[in-house]
Amino acid sequence: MQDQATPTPTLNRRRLLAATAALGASALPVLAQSKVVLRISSPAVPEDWHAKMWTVFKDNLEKSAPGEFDVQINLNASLFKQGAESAAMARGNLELSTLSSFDIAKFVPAFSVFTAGYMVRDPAQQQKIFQGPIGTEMFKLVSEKMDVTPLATAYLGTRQLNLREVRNVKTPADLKGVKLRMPGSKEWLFLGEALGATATPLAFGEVYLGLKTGTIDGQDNPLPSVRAAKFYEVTKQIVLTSHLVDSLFIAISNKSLAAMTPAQRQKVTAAAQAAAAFNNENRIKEEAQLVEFFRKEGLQITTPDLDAFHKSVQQSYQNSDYAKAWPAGLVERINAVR
Ligand code: KDO
Repeated sequence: MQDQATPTPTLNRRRLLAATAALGASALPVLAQSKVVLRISSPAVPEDWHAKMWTVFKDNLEKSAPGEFDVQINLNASLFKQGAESAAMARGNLELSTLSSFDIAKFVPAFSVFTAGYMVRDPAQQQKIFQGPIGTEMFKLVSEKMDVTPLATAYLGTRQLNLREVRNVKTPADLKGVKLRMPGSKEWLFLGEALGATATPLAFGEVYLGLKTGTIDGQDNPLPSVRAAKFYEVTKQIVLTSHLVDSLFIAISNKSLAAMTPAQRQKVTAAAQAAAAFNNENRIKEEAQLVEFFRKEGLQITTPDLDAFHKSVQQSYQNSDYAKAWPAGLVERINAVR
């Protein structure tokens, strides 16, 4: 039964202090429970920058709001499987994750413009797009349709082809029949097919074994992830197609945001932006050095006919149903961001 009297705030505080003193150390778990719990799920391997950025997020929040948040980082898809994060967030089972353009395009068809090969030029343009009016419009749609809010844009890197056996790849036609692993959604598979390969879905965590045993002929990922997940140990070639300047959006469930004070919301946003900045800086730096690293590891690094890839991939998207969902003028607006 609750105390029916309406105590003054002073009385309340005095009672609380007395109770805390009487309980001694055993009061601590009760206080800990009042922290805002932020569960994070990511398929990233611990060595990758978008995994390490979550520690930056946690540390940043611990500094700006000591003791207010309980940040729980779950990597390697140990909490939710890759691609299941947005549904978990909508159900209230998860507070934070990184969403790809492909995850978002399922719910916000206009967003598929960012799944298209050779659409975004480089990481600098990517940041400008998402920090400018296009980002504001798109993120509003994401919040309305998915009940999650993107807080910051992390650069995952520029996706390259990585093959198990050496192959002479100049144009998309040279990838005919290559079983190319892609993440498991039709938007991703479309990209693999647009590259000229036979796209086959597989979760990130199963790619290493797939390459090792030969159930797949190749995979595509940015170079830092090829290094972090050790795919270079089980492949012989990297074809520098640079087909997608890939983004990951640090996103939080609206339910979780709504339960916070405005000051907490601001601190969580600042921590997410610091995490993305850490990832972006390190990834860009590492990406520039990795070709040399892979060469030393014995991989062949080749550059295809990029014009042929551009033309063919762009044509596939322009003729697709995805392009029908792109608001008129959006591609021109993206191109105009410099
Ligand atoms: C992948 O499965 O290839 C991918 O790069 C897709 C991304 O959207 C992202 O899920 C990423 O994996 C994981 O974070 C693992 O690095």
